[in-house]
Amino acid sequence: VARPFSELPGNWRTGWLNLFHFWQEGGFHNIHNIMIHKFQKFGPIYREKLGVYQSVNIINPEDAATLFKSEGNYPERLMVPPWTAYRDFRNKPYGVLLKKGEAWHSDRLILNKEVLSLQVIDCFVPLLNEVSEDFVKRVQVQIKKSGRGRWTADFTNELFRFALESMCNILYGARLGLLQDLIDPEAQNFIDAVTLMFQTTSPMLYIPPSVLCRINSKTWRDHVQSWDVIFRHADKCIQNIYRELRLDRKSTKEYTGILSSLLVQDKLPIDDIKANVTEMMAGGVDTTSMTLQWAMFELARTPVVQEQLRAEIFAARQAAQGNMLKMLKALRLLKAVIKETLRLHPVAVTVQRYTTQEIILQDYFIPAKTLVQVGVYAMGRDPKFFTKPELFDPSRWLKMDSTYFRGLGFGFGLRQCLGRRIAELEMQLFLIHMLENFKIETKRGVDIGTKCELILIPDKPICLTLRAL
Ligand code: HEM
Ligand code: 2DC
Repeated sequence: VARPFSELPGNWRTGWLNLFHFWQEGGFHNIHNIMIHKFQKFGPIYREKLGVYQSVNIINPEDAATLFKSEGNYPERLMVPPWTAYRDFRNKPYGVLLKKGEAWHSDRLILNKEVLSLQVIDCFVPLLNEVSEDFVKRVQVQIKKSGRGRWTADFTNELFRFALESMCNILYGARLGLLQDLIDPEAQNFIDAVTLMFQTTSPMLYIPPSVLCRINSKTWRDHVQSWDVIFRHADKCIQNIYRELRLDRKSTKEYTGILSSLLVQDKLPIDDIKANVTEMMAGGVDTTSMTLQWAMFELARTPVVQEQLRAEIFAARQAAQGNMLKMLKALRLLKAVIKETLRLHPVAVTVQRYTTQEIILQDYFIPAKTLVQVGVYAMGRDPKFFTKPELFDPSRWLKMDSTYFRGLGFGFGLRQCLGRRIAELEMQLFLIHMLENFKIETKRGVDIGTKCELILIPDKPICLTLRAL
């Protein structure tokens, strides 16, 4: 018979003292490394309490499988407290990110059809493709301007602009013009607001937002302000499309984006459409851009892989004769490159679920309603699950005996990332066009670590060189 919950390893009895130690160890920003250390110290399962945040943490793919297989029909992850607090404070509706139960389920089914289903994904290809092509043109102009045949820079903001432009083209079927030299300052404010919103979230995971609101702390004020900017700008974009659609009911058969598709269908109330479109617009900026930045960095550091990938892309381009859908199907290594990038550099340090019933993990009883976190970052770097984990070797995904519950970068199951297919397609098309046109290089021996600003990001600017092929 399994052991009781109270015998789980870990320091879970003293939440506030732990929070103090946690903060001393670099706390929020270093959570991914702290988790690795805890797994080394306590083994493959430990229980912890930091401030008000209680959880059980696991690292083993088999245990992840047990957790996800028992997640039920309405899986729940950690409801990020400041995100719900903001919406309650301003009286805004929740989208799928924050809804629960039947309300979540019905919204999610409607959205899945418009965002995640295989048919609709094909409609995204031309819209995303043109943004990637414009990014290439922008790089070519910069290279010409330099007069040296290359462009060296920190591409963070360039990629934010690319990601927002891509997301908006499929949401609204309209270009924002973010790949020109001069951009709408409101769009830049939106980008900056998403970054600040993430940054100000972490402290409020451990100290309730209501407390920080009452003492009028800067973190809470910045958080509210950044969501205000996000909602205001998204609302403006949504209103534009809404007005257009009412003015001329064009009966074009052409695909004109997720928003008009949702509006025309009329299955979701307008407030829910707005809430979800806002979440997607904000969720589509830092996630794909940071992953692409890591992917380019890893490809620059491993030129052999870069050449293999380029060869695959050239061959697929030839075989597909201009048919992009056909080309995408052939690119196995490209897909593995994205998986491998997310293994070493996941956006989310953990994927979590509340247990719906009692389950057994590592021979311990875990009661229902416990928050269990799968340490995705720690798993990706553990030699027990990936041989030579420090190597960037995308081909491992094509050779591994089993990838069972090892690729959790987008989460799992019914509650997995809503933007998964969009993100994958956007990143695939970007890398295709970049590798067809440029060599990606970086200075040797520069080590870039990871820090957590709610999502995991590079701990210092990554400097890359793009050289015309
Ligand atoms: C949820 C990762 C891009 C929107 C999630 C989750 C992860 C994740 C791990 C939690 C899944 C779970 O609990 O099982 C990523 C990564 C991305 C990415 C790695 C890109 C590299 C996007 C994009 C969008 C988006 C482009 C915009 C459409 C969302 C939403 C949820 C979510 C709305 C909540 C879904 C729900 O609760 O039903 N994402 N994401 N993500 N993501 Fe993403
Ligand atoms: C952060 O301990 C660390 O995709 C916490 O696009 C546990 C946790 C819970 C939920 C995770 C979050 C972490 C990281 C960021 C995620 C989020 C769920 C969705 C969100 C992974 C791991 C993200 C980035 C969404 C954000 C959409 C938003 C901007 C509207």
